[in-house]
Amino acid sequence: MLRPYKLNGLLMQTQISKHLFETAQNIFPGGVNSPVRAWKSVGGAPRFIARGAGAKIFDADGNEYLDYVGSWGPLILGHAHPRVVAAIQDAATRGTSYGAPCELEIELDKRITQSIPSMEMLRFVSSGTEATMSAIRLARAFTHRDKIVKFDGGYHGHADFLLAKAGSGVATLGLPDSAGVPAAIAATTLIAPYNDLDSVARLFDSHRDEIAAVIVEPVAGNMGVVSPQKNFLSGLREMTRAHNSLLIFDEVITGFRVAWGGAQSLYNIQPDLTCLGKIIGGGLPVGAYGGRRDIMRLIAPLGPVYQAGTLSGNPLAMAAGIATLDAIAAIPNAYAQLDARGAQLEQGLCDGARAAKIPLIINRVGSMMTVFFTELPITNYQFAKTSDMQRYAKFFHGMLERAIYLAPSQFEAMFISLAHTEQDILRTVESVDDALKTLNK
Ligand code: KE4
Repeated sequence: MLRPYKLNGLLMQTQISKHLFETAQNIFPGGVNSPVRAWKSVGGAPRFIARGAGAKIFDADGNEYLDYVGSWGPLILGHAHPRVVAAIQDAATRGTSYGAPCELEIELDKRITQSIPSMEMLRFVSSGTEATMSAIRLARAFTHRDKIVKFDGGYHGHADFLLAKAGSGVATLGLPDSAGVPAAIAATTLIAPYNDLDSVARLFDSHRDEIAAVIVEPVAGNMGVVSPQKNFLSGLREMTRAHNSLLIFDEVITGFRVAWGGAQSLYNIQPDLTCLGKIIGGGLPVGAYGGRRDIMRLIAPLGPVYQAGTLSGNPLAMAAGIATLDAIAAIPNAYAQLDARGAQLEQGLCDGARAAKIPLIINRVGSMMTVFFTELPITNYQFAKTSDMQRYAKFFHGMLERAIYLAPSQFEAMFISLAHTEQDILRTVESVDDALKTLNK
């Protein structure tokens, strides 16, 4: 049963979203095309979004929300940025796909490799999943080893071998792993707690020459936001080098999010391979993987590792990515602005919690952050799971009633865009004060 939503005392109409969701549930599994959109862990009926503009989204009933999901990360400029829309429209007049190389691929590559020099050579694909799946296949071929190490609560897309103890939607649904993944495949994936170097060392000791790669989100975004503790990333770099394994940074979220050069520039670590997605497509389907030239040379048609894609390097997606990166680059101190807005929101949330006597902690890196209702420091997925989910769900709905759209899951990040103004943050903080007070009732 939908809760009546009031905005400034007026009942928020949600009948159209409700009707659309009922229809969608008959045609899509769970009524959605990606599980986290079903709001399973926070309850209620998801809003069907009709359009976005800047920092705002508008649902099918015409309600306006301040958006802190931003399509799960790609929309660092906000919705429908004029430069991105114009680039897509212009590219579309020349066709939507060629299935052949085009200059736009070279233009986007140039911008990426100038910002992330560890990506000496890259391949565009159409999703983050394709990027990580291909990077792992490549690492296995390069090292002639089968096993990989990932972290409990890390999410790298839905390739079979990466679904073991995954975060994001898998964690949101409380699934231990995914059905349908053969035990033999799952057995090639070794798991360690995030931020726990000793556990990784133990895995290397017991699987000495079997580990092809360690894949890590350099800032975790899929157990909620969890930042790397001191020496965690540098320790992984040393350990993988010492064991002739590869270090893969999954920067699908953090690439161009936490810094122009991604998390690897923020923490000054050079991985062997990097996976990108989200922002480099500006909201269109793009992923990329790349790194050391001696490794990337193994990719077909140059080498024996096969990977392909009908829409890889799609001209519209390339144009959207180019326009997005150029628009960010044109904003002086863009990342300082994002960090300042994030700090303003973090401070407002903490002040509101103190006033309401509600225990909460914020994990934030730049413009990606997560609210956990707990007093414990959250440094890995096990700790994240101890935070109060019911409280998060109530907070989510409390903010939604006040037209603030947060991630419908504890195990996701919220994102601030360059379209969020200081006023937007102030309005959000006011709404937080109100919403937190309802949590004690
Ligand atoms: P896609 O295949 O969804 O484009 O990317 C997979 C992926 C890979 N690596 C990281 C670090 C990711 O966060 C993701 C996907 N992120 C989720 C949200 N946390 C996408 C949202 C969804 O699944 O609907």
